[in-house]
Amino acid sequence: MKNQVDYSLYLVTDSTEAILGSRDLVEVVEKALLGGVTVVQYRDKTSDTGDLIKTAKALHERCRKHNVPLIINDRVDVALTVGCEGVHLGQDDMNVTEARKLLGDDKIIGATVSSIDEARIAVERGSDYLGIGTLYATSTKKNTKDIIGINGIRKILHYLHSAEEASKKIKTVCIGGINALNVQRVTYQLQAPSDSSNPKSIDGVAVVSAIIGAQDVEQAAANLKTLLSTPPNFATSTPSSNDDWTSLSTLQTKALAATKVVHTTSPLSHNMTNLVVQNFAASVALAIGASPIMSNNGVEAPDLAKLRGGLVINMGTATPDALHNHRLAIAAYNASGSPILLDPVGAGATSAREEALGYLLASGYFTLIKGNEREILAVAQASGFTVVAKKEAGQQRGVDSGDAIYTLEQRAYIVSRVASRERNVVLMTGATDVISDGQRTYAISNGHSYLGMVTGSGCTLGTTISAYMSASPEDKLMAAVAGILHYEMAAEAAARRVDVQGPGTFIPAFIDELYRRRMDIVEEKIQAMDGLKVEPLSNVADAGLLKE
Ligand code: 3NM
Repeated sequence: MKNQVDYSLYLVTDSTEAILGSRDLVEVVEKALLGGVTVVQYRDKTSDTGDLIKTAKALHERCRKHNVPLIINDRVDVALTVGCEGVHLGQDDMNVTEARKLLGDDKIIGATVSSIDEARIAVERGSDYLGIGTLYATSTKKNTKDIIGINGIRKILHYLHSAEEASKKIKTVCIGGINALNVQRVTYQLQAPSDSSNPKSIDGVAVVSAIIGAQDVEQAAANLKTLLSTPPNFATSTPSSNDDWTSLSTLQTKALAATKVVHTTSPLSHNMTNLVVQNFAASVALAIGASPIMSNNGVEAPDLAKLRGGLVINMGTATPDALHNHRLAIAAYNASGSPILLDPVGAGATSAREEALGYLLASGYFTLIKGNEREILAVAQASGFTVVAKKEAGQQRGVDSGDAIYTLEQRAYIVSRVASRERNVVLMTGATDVISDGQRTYAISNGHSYLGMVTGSGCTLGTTISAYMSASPEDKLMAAVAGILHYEMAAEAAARRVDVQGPGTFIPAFIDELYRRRMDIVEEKIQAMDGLKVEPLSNVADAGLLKE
């Protein structure tokens, strides 16, 4: 029954030398079936019709044994001859309406789409499922039209969700460059809750080389199947529902406890940061009780990621070489499940930085993204939102923060929307910081204006937060709030000192106070947070600023 097809692991075949090699396709597909693929599409753009039919018959026999539907790419005549379950049609193939006339209602017809328009037409013409792509560049198919990334897929899913009934019901798989390293992240991010209660998500992933090109095909398919049914290591846990996150006394207790955990566990703080702040960041890490390493070499990231510390990726000097190293480190930390904080310094200031941000967001999952107002707006755009009714933001000049553009309510809305889409924590810094995991949002007004006059204060806040998140990974939002409070209350204490005359004398005093605050909390000289300026924002209204 075509309505009961399981699209979760959709295999597309490839008979070329580069992928299949000298192996026999039918035997390879048999292995993939044993590994657990749920649909097989026979795709062969070069063989003669006679050979196509012969192979399709053999494939159909194997697929039937496993109760898996066989779909033929492009060739309706071959599907009819073999009597298999359906066809898959690209944009240059026979159109879906014509194919439906020939195949009848019981057969499955799938269509390749890479835009909202193509999706709309494919639904109107009666497709049963859509193959949405190209997700990532792939050497398997050279003539792909568009690389649309996660955001392109999200836009099409969002359109399908908001269109008429047939669109809501249509099944979807995504395709292009999916493999064991990225499949969990791709599905995790595409299943992000949107603003509605039952958002449309993908029903499966379609892969070619990750299975057909594997040395052990059965094992590769089985591994993908397991990965699809297990949450990724980096998945954020949802806070327990009986936890009153709006209680400031609970928040203080947790924040003080988190400071002690950083002190006792001394987590590794791996900083891939710009030259300007390396020294300061290492000193801050030591003062709060973390163990810093300033390594910009992505090749050593897999070893460092095993130490279960936190990684800070600071886009301050986003050269192509740095980005390549970042990508290696992101893969390593995502695989280990350890937190990564992204600091998209200057995002929005130049088109190169915008591109760099897109590249980084496509490279992996970030536990927390922190930035000033303009940077987080650039993140919202890179995440696929259109910013509407944007006030005159003006061109960003340097990487300093500038004045607030939006009201507190609007900022709360922006961070919570982006966090809920990315399924992470988003922090927008400013005189009042706003932080959210999409469900819980806080405004924090601690800190001191000297912080804004010191180079690297934003970057080193990132260092602090990442150490806190790796020490207390069970609730990343709460860990980040604890880190911010340690940092900003130490800044207040430093600014109060009589020996502090301005931003210059502030710096050494600040490092002293970071250390002093940590020790005072550990020794329980500080047991309550006097001067806490945190406001839980329970009802973040839709400010209508971000459109999907
Ligand atoms: N169709 P791999 S991409 C067959 O974008 C195909 O429509 C695509 O191969 C599309 O899993 C693609 O090896 C190849 O990256 C996908």
